Amino acid sequence: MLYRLAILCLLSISSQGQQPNIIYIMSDDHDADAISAYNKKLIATPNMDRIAKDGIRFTNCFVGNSICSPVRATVLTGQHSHSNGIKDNRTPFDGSKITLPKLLKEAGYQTAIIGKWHLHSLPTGFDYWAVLPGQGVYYSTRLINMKNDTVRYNEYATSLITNQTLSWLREQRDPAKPFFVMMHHKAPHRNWVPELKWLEVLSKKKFPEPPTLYADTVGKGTAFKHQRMSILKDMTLCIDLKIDPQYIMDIPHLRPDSNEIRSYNSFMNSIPEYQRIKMKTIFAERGRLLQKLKPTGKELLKLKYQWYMQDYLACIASVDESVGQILNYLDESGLSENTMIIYTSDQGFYLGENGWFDKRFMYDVSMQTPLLIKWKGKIKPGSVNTSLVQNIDFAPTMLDVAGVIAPVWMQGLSLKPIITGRQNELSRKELYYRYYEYPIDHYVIPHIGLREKQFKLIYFYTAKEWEFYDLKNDPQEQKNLIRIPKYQAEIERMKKKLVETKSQYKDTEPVGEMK
Ligand code: SGN
Ligand code: CA
Repeated sequence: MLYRLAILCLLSISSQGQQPNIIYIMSDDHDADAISAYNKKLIATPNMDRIAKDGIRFTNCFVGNSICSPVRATVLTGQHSHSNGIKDNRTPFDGSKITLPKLLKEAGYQTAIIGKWHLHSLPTGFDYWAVLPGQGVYYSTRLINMKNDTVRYNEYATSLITNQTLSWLREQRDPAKPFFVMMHHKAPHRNWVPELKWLEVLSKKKFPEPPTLYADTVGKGTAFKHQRMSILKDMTLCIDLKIDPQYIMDIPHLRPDSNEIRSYNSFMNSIPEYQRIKMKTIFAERGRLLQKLKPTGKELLKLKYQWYMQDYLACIASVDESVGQILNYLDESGLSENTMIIYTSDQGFYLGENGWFDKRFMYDVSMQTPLLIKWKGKIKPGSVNTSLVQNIDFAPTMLDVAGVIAPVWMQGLSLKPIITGRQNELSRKELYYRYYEYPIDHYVIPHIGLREKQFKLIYFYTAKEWEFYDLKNDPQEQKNLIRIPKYQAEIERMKKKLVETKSQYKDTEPVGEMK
């Protein structure tokens, strides 16, 4: 099998000339709204914007299962969760599978992954790897190396991952071969522990509230009411808001339990002392405000939302610097001439819409993911593309760019014709989605569905409830139209299409009768 693949690879490469290098940068939980190329209201990300300015920005890029490990398995295999076997955050990835790095290696590439892996088995298919154990931590970060030793570093996670990537690019790789490197940041995943320099800047800012921040659950479906991802109710204070517990101990409705205090202390203690002292001052100020105002309900949510944004965006500021360092290195070394750079996240993330944080839902906020690609001389600078693309397309795209024919079992399509301007839309008109993990961590009820350009159909199959949205007229998905007579023909069409698509993708796990 591999021999046959190798021949195919060689045949297609020989007609292409020099294979481009590929740098795939993926952060964790980075919502597109927190990139200034997508939205200027929250944070400036000048370096990520450089990729968009010199390359292409996708405005309709989505995932197939909005949660970490499943996305990582999809990127490696070009397959949806039911086909690659990783439906949740707990199942170990089968390292014997043929994957994107193995196919690129066969085609002559040197392959490396540095940063978050989160697939519960050790990486395979990479010439070089150094990965975070599990979710990883921001300070006193540990990396598992190829000798299977876990080494602790005195560096902030984002800088550590960047510096290790740069050192592999500068000193460790074989310059005679093209390279494929995946740089996977931990940031901006919870618990947010920013670098002091960015926390100092961002903690002075006030952020605009999303229109649905105070949305209530009246008239909403079971899944909406059942989730536990509310900033007000579920974002635990001392862990997530870094409030020094001593300041809130005597506010009964905010008093943390002893476990929370323990984890607060343990992550605070991992921060180098000079930073810790100043950070504690910022967190203590928040505590003082709570003590003074004793806010509840909307007033408390108002404050928590601001602190959430300050911490989350401060983590992103460091990722933007990391992207800048990589771009600068590529420019200085001349490698930019023949390197494709991709910036994306594992999925979107709620930044207060519906009053929520986290992801998982098939609603656009979490199903969408940013996608920026730069490839000098091949992509028209400043391109914006609106076609429906999905993370199953990432592996086929990178293979195509490397001159490798994607195996037939990959379920995505190559975006190369789009990025090079030869085609505007993909032939596929709908995206398939299925979310499984329940109840961990946020009680999001399993669901299945289809997203088209204008309409979205979702079936929460354990609750036996349907939702239908008109995305053109209701982009925030606030009005479930499933019972509105005017839409019945459209709904019936999509229900049929959902059954067909499920079977086309060979998803055989039943969801009951879809009626
Ligand atoms: C942690 C977080 C959850 C998050 C999962 C999965 N809780 O458990 O909020 O949904 O990770 O995230 S926390 O209190 O530890 O922050 S994922 O990115 O790996 O899918
Ligand atoms: Ca994530």
